[in-house]
Amino acid sequence: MITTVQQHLLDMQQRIPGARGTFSWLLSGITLATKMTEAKIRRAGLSDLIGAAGATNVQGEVQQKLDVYANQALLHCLGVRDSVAMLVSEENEEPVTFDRSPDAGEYVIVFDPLDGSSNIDVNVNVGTIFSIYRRAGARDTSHPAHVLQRGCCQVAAGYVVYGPSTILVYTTGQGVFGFTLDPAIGAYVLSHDNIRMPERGSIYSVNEANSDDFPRRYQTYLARLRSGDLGRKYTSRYVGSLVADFHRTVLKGGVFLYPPTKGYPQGKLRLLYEANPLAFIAEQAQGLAVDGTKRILDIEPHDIHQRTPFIIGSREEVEVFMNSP
Ligand code: P6P
Repeated sequence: MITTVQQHLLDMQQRIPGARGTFSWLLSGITLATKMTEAKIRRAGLSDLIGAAGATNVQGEVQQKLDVYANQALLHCLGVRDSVAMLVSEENEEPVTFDRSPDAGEYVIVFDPLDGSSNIDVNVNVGTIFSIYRRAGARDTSHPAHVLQRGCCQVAAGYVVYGPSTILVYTTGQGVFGFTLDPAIGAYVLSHDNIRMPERGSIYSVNEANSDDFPRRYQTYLARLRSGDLGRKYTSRYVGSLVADFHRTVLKGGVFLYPPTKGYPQGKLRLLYEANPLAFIAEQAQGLAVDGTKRILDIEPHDIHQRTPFIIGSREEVEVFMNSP
């Protein structure tokens, strides 16, 4: 007997305070957009979708053709749902708002439509990351306060990793669940029930090329992992695609870090649509996520595209970092 993500959501929804049918309808907009993106990724090399779209996004990064497609798919599939008050995308400088009656749009959705997309040309995993909040209450649906909420206010968060198989992982605060897309029926089917991150791992994941740039604290911590000081041998794995590196960390344990560097003094990864959703999932899977001094989920955002240092993974490895001088 299979459980699709829609069925799972309906069950979950009974346990989300105040959630009505609109919530699962919202998630179905996200799953539809990711299936559209997945179909394009699978054939990218055959349909002139490889390579740059010729523009740069708000981050100053060259937009890939599939970035644009994935972004348009999410904006369309979510924009037609009247429970959406505002959308924030890595690809859009400003939030996208809808002139609905202030009482209609209940939810705000934040997403990175296709993270790691520069890897597509070399057939490496990429991902979609999303986060859902309730509107903060201000009646003006275009008010930035709706989206500048701490990560602990998330109603739901998830990601899709497009790899050898396409897997959707999400949480609504009642645990973490994974669904594998079955191409035969076009449905996400429950494949990872109640994911728990191992208490400790033996993998660390960081871009070693930046090591000389890292603050001393990070260099000392990484040297401890390499030296066996924590009582076990670590190996290094770094895909360079956040969703792939995080998905491995959730399942196998260990730690992923993107420390401050000269090029990114606040870290490279974005708080709202990368760190917060993954931090919600990590904590729900019994892991931890910090910015070096505090929980990611406690950071008060001031800008929709702000960046943060990011250390996420098994409880033991993250606690060792947090207790380091
Ligand atoms: P670096 C991809 O561009 C991305 O945003 C994340 O997916 C990934 O974790 C990170 O950047 C990789 O950055 O500087 O190590 O290439």
